This record gives sequence, C-alpha cells and structure tokens, in this order.
Amino acid sequence: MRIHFGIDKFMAGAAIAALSAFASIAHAQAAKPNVVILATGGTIAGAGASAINSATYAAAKVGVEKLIAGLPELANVANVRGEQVFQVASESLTNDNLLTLAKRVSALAKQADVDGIVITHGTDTVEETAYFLTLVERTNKPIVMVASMRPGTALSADGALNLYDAVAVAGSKDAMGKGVLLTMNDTIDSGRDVSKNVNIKTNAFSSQWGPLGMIVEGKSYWFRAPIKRHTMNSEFDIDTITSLPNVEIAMGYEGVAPTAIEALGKSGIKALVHGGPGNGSVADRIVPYLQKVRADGAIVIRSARVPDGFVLRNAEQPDDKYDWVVAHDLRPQKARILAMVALTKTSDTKELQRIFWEY
Ligand code: DAS
Repeated sequence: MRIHFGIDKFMAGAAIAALSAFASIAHAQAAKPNVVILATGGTIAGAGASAINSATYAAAKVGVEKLIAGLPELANVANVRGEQVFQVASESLTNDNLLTLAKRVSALAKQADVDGIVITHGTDTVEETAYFLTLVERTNKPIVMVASMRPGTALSADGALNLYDAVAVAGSKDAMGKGVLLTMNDTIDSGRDVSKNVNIKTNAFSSQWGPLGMIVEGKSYWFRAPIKRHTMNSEFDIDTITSLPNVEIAMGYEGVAPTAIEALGKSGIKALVHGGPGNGSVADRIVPYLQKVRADGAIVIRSARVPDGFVLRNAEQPDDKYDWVVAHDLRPQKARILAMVALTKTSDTKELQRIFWEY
C-alpha cells in the first residue's frame, strides 16, 4: 500500500510539475508576440560554394523553415511561423508577384493571432516592394522587410542578425503605425525612403531623410516617425486592387536618343517615368517625344537619376504647360511604384501631383 501510495504520490508530483511547466511555457508563449515570416527568396535565402563567397553565390535556395530552424534565438522574441510565398531573386519579381504578396500580407494582418509580419526578400528591389506595401496595406500592425547582402554560408554573414532584428521589431508595439519598415545592419528605415546605395557592402541601405531608429540586441530605439501618408492613412487598399497598370522608366543622359521613349510610348503604357540628370532635366531633343507620350494619353512623370534632393516643379521644365507630373523626392523606381498605385484610382494630372506630394 505504502509503495503504491508512494508511486501515486510520485506520479502526482510529476503530473503537477509537468502541468506547471506546461503552464509556464504556455504563459511564456502567450506573453510573446506572434510573428509570421513570409519568405520570397533573395540572398538571405542564398548559398555559396564556400565561406569566402560573400558575393558569388546563388540567391533563393534556402526555404523559410530552414531559415527559422537555423535561428533558434527567434523563439526568445516571438512565436514564429513561416510561409514560402516565392523563392526568387528579387530582380525577377513581377507586378503579379507584388499583388500576390500584398494580398497575403493583408489577409494575415486581419488575423487576431498575428501581431506582426516579416518579409524576407532580395536586396535588389526590396525598396520597391517596401514602398508598394506601405501604400496599400491598411493595417497598423508592423510589417518589416528584411534582406541580407551576404548568403548565410559566407564569413560574417549578415542575414541571421538582420532576421532576428526584423522579428524583434515586428513583435514590438513601438513599431506599430510607422509604415512598412526595413531592418538591415542594425538600422530601421522607412520602406518609403530607403534605397540600396551600395551593391556589395553590408551597409548598403540608407534613406536620404535618415533612418527611423536602430535595433540593438533585440530592442528597438526610435528617433523619427514618417510624415508622408502610409498604411492606415493611405487612400489605397490592396483589397480593392486586382491589377497594376503598365508604367515604365526611360533614363536621361548625354547623347540620349528618343528610341526608348518612342517604343515605350507605342507599347500601351499608362505612364512613363523619365529619370533625368540633375533636377530631372530633359534634353531639348527629347521634350517633343515626351510631349507626344502625353498627347497620346499616357502620364509623363519627371523624376531624377540623382539619388538625393527632390525634383522642383516648373524649374527645369514648364511642367504646368506640358501637363507633366513631378516625382518630388522619389527616385525613378519608386516613382513608378507610386504611379502604378495612383493610376488604379485616377489619371487626372492634378490629382496625381497631389498624390506625389502626399505619399
Ligand atoms: N539578386 C539579389 C536579390 O535577390 C540578391 C540579394 O542581394 O538579395 O535581390
């Protein structure tokens, strides 16, 4: 009897210990935010032949489950699960890919059991996806883009810490309402302002108006907030967008021929972004070709190939007279994103110019 009682007592004790352990795990998990990682490919999912291959490697090789399994520290900051949306190098993403990703983000953001979303992405066009999502995602929940300049197989790879930082920011209430963000190299940038400015180094990304904050050992420190319209304050909503109009870019440079502009003008585009030198300058011989693009019904948007500053309306060109739109501080690739989104609502040039001032 005593032995039996003893065993019962032991089993009861073990059961209580197990239950309290389970309860504390459940409590700990309940205390941690739920973050979903949407993986699209890029170098952060890349693999090289050897550890010295920091720039020679294949992008988009490692699946999201392996990325998560390779970073057990993520469990310290959030309850994480992953979805593989695409597995591509970002230079190959299409408008349809953008719509698919944005619609998945929107659906997840509506779920009560999702506190934040991280998107792993290639570095080449992450600035475009980040801006697109900041324009069309109607949520205050953190949406954090993350990439890496080196594959995980390389010496001093940057992807693991970038991903850890992104999950920490996505689970932070402080990150709510700040638009789509990019965490790279300990820095938190606005998805609207950030661009890739170096094609190999780990400090490749920056914003001409400065970062929003920093992330150190899983804690975010904020110093600015965006003032341009975004997410909940946007007039655009991915749930109402089914396709994106065709908008292309033509660059301006010494000796430029009208060939590209003529061909694009005949291709059925809804808008042409001109990336001119200086303050968005247009060569005299090119002006008539842009005027024809406008006369044929497409919108002409004057942007600049110069990375910083902003294009001044009616300065280098009589924009009022030509009925052109200026891209403000947006580089050509970002001006194209805003033009596509804006054209889902209007083709009125005064309305379009308002949108370029506000977003
Ligand atoms: N080709 C690049 C891309 O997928 C690799 C990278 O830097 O992520 O954007």
